[in-house]
Amino acid sequence: MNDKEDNMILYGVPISQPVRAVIWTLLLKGQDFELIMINPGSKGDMGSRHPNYLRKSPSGTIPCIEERRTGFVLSEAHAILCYLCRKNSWHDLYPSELRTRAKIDSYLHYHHRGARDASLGLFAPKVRKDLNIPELIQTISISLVTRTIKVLESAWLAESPFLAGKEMTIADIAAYVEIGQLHPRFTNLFDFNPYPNVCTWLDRMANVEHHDNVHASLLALGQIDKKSPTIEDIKNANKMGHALINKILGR
Ligand SMILES: N[C@@H](CCC(=O)N[C@@H](CS)C(=O)NCC(=O)O)C(=O)O
Repeated sequence: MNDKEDNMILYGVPISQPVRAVIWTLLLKGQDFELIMINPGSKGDMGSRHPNYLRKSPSGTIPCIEERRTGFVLSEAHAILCYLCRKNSWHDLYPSELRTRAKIDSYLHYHHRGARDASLGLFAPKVRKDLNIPELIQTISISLVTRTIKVLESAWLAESPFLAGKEMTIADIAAYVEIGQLHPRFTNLFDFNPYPNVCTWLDRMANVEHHDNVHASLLALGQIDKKSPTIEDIKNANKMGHALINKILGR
């Protein structure tokens, strides 16, 4: 890891998809940070709906970053990824060439009513039964994520190995944490067989450095298509993922 000059806090839990995108980016770039566990949706002391956290992240969601040196706070995973890349000149992950960057931004916007619905339609109904997500919402979300996977298959990944070209960028990271979680190597919640380009891309992403470290908590849940994890399973998986990240960071 590089020096701790701008030691940053990342609020969240490693099982959260957008939190994983930020963790992966930071680990890939060897950037030090402290992961402070914030429980999504909880009004408790360390919850994302507690007034102390809402002062930092008014939307009450994770991830959120806080720079110790400047006091700057920022929520929304994609805004965080773009900010970190711009600030640190991580041009490999977010090229400064105008049109490549525009393609990445295009995916990042599209994601919110596309791949992100993998969590609302497929993942959350299994792991957050307490949310009682209505059937209609699940059905709409499943159709949105299915349509996105079709679009990735026939357009974004039809001509290039990664979403915005020959190299992996933050667009791939953002997409993978949602779509990849559905793969049989993790939850087994989607049949990817009709989508060979997407399958190849998923395997390519699974070979990127720190993939296994970032996804350790998800892997710990195992396949959940037939049996939902308990709250205890989720807590333990997050704790284990947190400990692993701390170990990598030398904390
Ligand atoms: N658009 C946001 C979504 C963040 C989000 O929905 N995070 C979930 C956890 S995966 C959360 O914090 N949920 C708690 C809540 O909404 O109360 C981003 O990309 O950062």
